Amino acid sequence: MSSIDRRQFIKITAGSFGAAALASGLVSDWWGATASAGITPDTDGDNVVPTFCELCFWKCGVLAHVKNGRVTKIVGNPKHPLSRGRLCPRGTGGTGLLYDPDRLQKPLVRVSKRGEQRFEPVSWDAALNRVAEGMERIRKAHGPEALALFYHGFGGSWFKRLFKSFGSPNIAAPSYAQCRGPREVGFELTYGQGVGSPEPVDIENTRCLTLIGSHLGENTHNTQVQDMARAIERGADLVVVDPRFSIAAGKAKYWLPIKPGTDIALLLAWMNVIISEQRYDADFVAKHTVGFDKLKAHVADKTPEWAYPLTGIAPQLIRESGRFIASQRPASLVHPGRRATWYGDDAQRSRAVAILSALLGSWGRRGGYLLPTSMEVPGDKYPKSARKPHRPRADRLPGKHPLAGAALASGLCDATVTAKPYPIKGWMVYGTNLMQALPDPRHTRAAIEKLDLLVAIDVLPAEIVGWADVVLPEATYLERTDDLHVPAYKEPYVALRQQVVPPMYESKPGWWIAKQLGERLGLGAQFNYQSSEDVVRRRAAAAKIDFAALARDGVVLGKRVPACRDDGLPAPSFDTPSKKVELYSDQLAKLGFHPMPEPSSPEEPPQGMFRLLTGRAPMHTFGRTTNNRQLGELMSENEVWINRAAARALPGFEDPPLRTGDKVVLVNQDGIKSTPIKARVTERIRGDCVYMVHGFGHSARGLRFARGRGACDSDLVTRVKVDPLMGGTGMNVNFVRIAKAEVRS
Ligand SMILES: Nc1nc2c(c(=O)[nH]1)N[C@H]1C(S)=C(S)[C@@H](COP(=O)(O)OP(=O)(O)OC[C@H]3O[C@@H](n4cnc5c(=O)[nH]c(N)nc54)[C@H](O)[C@@H]3O)O[C@H]1N2
Ligand SMILES: Nc1nc2c(c(=O)[nH]1)N[C@H]1C(S)=C(S)[C@@H](COP(=O)(O)OP(=O)(O)OC[C@H]3O[C@@H](n4cnc5c(=O)[nH]c(N)nc54)[C@H](O)[C@@H]3O)O[C@H]1N2
Ligand code: SF4
Ligand SMILES: [Mo]
Repeated sequence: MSSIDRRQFIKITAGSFGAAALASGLVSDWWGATASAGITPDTDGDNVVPTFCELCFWKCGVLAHVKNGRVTKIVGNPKHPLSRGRLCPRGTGGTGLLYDPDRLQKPLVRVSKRGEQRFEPVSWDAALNRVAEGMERIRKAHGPEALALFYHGFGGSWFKRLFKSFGSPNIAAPSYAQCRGPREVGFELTYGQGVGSPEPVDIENTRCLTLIGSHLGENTHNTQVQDMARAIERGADLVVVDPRFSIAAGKAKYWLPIKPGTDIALLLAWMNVIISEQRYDADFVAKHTVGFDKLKAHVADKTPEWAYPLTGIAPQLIRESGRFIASQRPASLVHPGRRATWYGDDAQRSRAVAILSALLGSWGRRGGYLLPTSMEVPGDKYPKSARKPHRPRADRLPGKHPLAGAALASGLCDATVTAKPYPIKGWMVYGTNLMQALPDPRHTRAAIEKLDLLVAIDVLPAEIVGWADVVLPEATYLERTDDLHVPAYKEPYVALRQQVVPPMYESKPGWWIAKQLGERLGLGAQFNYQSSEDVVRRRAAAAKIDFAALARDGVVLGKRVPACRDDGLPAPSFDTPSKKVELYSDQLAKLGFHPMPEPSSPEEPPQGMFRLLTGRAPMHTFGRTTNNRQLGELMSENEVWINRAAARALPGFEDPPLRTGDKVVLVNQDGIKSTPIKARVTERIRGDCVYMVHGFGHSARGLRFARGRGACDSDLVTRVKVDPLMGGTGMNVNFVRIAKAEVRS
């Protein structure tokens, strides 16, 4: 890559971030930007600019301190409902992205074979012309639908406008079919609406928070973690279902170390206890649900004793925890989770969570699920494009996954490989590292081989960037103004992502890139703005929001309206065919699926192998942060958790036995090997699975910090179990054995 390699040492000073590092003995030199830049992450600025974070997808409000044109520290915006003045470690580490010396600096075009990561810098004009010409060529030969957009992150909206105007319906984010899609479908089927983001869960006021795999504390969605801490302080209890003793499990009244993949059985057994002992909310069930008798009959034989051999959880523990959950209703919250793509039965598992919540009557109640609204801010108006897609989305074959509510990123990848239902010849990839986000990178590479054009728009030279034909360097979130954020939340608000410092190098904001491409593609009318500020100003004006106040505070709060019955919200309504909560789903029955969740029995790990599970670490968001030197101070590689007894019995590790810190490699059922990863031998995980944090083990040459640190779980996810309802890719269905890492001399 063309960037100048300037690595210099800088001392990190103490302060909020440094203090955390001090406490953990982590103070040391770190790789930063140029010494002359003098970043001291804890210096107050002369100027403080409110904006919102992009280190993950939660969108906390931040205050960026600027001194001498440099961002010196980032803190939580006290006025923003999602941060309330506090950030998670990642948000604080945003300067580590802004000043990452490995950032993409100039537009690049590929100069050798795809994937060899050899590029030469070109002017923006040349790069944009190349992309527009490539898109036009594909459109003329194969139709506009032959171009697909993959996106993740807030800036994706500009490129969605581009693709819609261009006439392609093939717009997908891995955050659906690889993340929360099944959950949305499970709740839509049951309540007529999904949960969305931020999840409308009233953790703060709950008395019992049941976490089924949702590992809050490691998953550090800021507001939820703050709310969980508050709830615990106020005496709320946690019930944690996880094969691993997670951070949350350490704070729980009940920890149920479930056999992976058997949660539906547990949920049905809880329903059995709650229904047979008449502990459910009879009033809510009578008024608002259909199919209770069928549900009752369905779970009648699903006793805790029945669930025991399936789940490995003792009947007494199931019964007691089930009774406890019911005893706290309606302020008893069974968290819907977020990444639900585990075993291919995921929409049904999510439905079981939704049904249990209905029995608890926690829908629309304080301490349960809230029914928040968003502020009324009209979308931006722009002339409709004359180009309309002539073909439906290519992400599904006819009749498959009828309940998918959004395009499947994995489905577009499949379509690219098979040319079915029609060929996909170009990809634009915005802010998503498909080589790690999609299962089985070999399959993604096979798709890429079929493309005539691959454009990557990113801030870092991630793996997917290495496969691109044209690379467009985006300005980071601190260097650009994006569209407004107007979520449904208990305190309705509108937030502004605004530029804090000008773009570094030759990077450009997404709104500019999309407009430039639009103009070259004859879609200038659809990009009827001079800058993104025009868009946010006219949206704010249409909503009668004081733009000056929005820019000053980063957020404007709307009128608080009741979000639960306890606060005066009238009886809820449900957008299902029956207009009730569907405990029994006719919709599913008609489509030939089980109308009520059935237990599934996951395949046992083969002899000597473990089920591979993945999750999150508090200080990282996959490739979004693993190259961030500031956050790398806190955690620079992932480890594989292995149960202590299982480690003692590992063949090949008899003498000496495997110890924490030893390097191993993981070899999956298809013979795919990981890069070396440190073992963490622990009592805190069941013996039939191993666990690692997703997003490490980078191979991209340009990620000079992250490269070669830890292992990449996506490489080992060479098979998936696809959810028949909606096409989500269950990824917890791979097995690995532990092998010795070859010692290099
Ligand atoms: N710090 C940080 N926070 C993040 C992210 C991040 O990268 N970093 N990413 C964000 C994103 S995009 C998402 S989608 C969420 C994901 O966060 P969550 O929705 O909370 O989690 P998952 O990654 O699906 O689940 C991981 C947990 O499930 C457990 N688990 C595995 N298999 C099973 C099983 O069969 N049954 C049960 N009951 N538990 C099981 C694992 O041991 C682990 O504790 O986190 C978000 N928050
Ligand atoms: N094996 C396995 N696969 C998974 C998961 C798992 O746990 N295991 N988790 C799944 C989940 S829950 C999710 S949500 C997906 C997430 O997967 P992705 O969508 O890939 O998410 P990130 O890794 O955050 O995306 C990162 C890319 O965005 C770039 N980026 C960061 N900021 C910006 C910006 O401002 N502009 C632009 N243009 N680019 C930017 C980063 O450099 C990086 O290349 O992965 C899924 N895939
Ligand atoms: S949870 Fe953390 S990383 Fe995510 S938006 Fe908030 S501060 Fe940023
Ligand atoms: Mo996700």
